Amino acid sequence: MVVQSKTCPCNPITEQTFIPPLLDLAQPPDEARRAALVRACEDLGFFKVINHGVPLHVIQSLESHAKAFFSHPQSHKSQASPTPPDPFGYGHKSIGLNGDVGWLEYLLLNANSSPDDYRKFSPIFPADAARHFRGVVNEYIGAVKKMACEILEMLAEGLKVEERDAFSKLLMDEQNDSVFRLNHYPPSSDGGEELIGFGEHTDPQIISVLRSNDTCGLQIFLNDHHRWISIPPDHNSFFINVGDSLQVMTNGRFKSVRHRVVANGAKSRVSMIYFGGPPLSEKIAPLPSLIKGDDDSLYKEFTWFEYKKTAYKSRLADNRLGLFEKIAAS
Ligand code: GA4
Repeated sequence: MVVQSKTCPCNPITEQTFIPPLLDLAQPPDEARRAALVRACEDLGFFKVINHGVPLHVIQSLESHAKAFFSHPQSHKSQASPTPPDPFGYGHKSIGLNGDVGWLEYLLLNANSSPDDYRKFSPIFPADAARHFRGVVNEYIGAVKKMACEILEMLAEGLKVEERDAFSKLLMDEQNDSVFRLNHYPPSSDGGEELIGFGEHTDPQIISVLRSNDTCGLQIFLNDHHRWISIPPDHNSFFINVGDSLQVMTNGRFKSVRHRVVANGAKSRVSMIYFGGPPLSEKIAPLPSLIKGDDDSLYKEFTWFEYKKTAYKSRLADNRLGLFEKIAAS
């Protein structure tokens, strides 16, 4: 892997950033491009997508709705807090149910929502506005899901998996368990101080598609170099994370990327992330063509329901997949 370095536009003196592998969706996916994409998932579990085909007006509309939502009084937003065990709704500083905190507020939404799911936003939106907001979110999810499936199909082809839709069919399944997240990292009052916006973690799902405004903060952990590295922001592009489930389906060949967000104080950051997840009943296991025999799987058998249940009981930084790894025979 070639790590090119350049200075970060937000913090030119202290930060080193690197240019992530690039997927240009306007280019026809030939053998070499598919191989480069597979390599990015093996080396990093992370890459950037340009010429993605997601209409600009859809992105802009969602960004302005997100900003409008977060600009409401705290007391109104807090009325849309989740009712556990359901994780969906508005959250402020606290992440998950096990004591993790970050410098952010967010909206966590079911990617396959019903109009009823948006009723909790009535202190913020009157009925018509909630319907409109749901429409904007759904249009955005539809567009990024299409892109995610196109990428997953390129990856299946690159891995020479016979079934081109081996990964994408899980997102396309009616029962898919995908989630959507809008994050707002406010500027910190103490300019210059670096706060943890969203602590280090890997995403449990198959694939995550992230878009943010032009604000620094996203960092990924480079295993080979044992260090965090900043990703220069690009509001015209998307960033893709390999999730834990895709790592398992490729028998550890792809790496789910450890990442975090630091809030650098100066500017507010708004990000929108689609987490493509399989149906709850889906068995998450290496694709047969990626292992020699069943015994060669690096992982114990589990369903997405079982993995998700464990994930939601864990702390953000935990190595969740570790619990499902087979102990190597000595
Ligand atoms: C990380 C990826 C997604 O943002 C998320 C997160 C979820 C949450 O915020 O409630 C989790 C986290 C994420 C992994 C471990 C558990 C669950 C917080 C947490 C401590 C929505 C997801 O699916 O898993």
